[in-house]
Amino acid sequence: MTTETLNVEGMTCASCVQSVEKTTKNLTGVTQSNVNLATEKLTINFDANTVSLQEIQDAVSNAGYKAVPDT
Ligand code: 9UX
Repeated sequence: MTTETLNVEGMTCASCVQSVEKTTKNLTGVTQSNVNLATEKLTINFDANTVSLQEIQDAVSNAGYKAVPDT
């Protein structure tokens, strides 16, 4: 299992948080997804053999936000 942190831009309310968590949790291979609105960070646990970090970023993008790896 892989844990990554992404910086998510564009979230301003609790519903944004729900959208980002839901859209990422719906991806096959994602086991846990948690957003911290204050820090704008998404912590995500996933099986890298099933889903890639890029696919997770794309899903966040499709939901209307921008996710960039927290390096
Ligand atoms: Mo809240 Mo977020 O009213 O896209 S859902 S700002």
